[in-house]
Amino acid sequence: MHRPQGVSRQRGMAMIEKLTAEERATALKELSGWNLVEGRDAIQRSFKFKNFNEAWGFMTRVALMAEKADHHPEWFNVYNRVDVLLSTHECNGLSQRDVKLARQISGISNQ
Ligand code: H2B
Repeated sequence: MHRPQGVSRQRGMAMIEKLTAEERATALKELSGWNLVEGRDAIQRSFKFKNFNEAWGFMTRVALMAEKADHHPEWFNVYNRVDVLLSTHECNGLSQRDVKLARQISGISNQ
């Protein structure tokens, strides 16, 4: 597999790797509603709910899921809107962990 930049293996320890161009294209095709962020190697999606209660319920479920996976979203909430941004600090970019979490988040959003 061609890995252009920003990837490494150190002292035999497996590092989390940034997605290749091909992996990104595949992931974005699958993840409807998620878009690449401009100026940053990350994906984002905005969710709209009926009211704050629904939005907060969604955030609670995502928080528990994220904590379990030890992979956490960056997000912003106003009333019924939740903007979610996913990126992997460990590789300073998009990784398979973000794709997995995005899939799970979409799944529980019913959107
Ligand atoms: N969340 C995200 N989005 N990216 C990470 O690289 C990450 C994380 N790393 N949550 C985890 C926690 C790391 O900081 C801990 C120490 O495992």
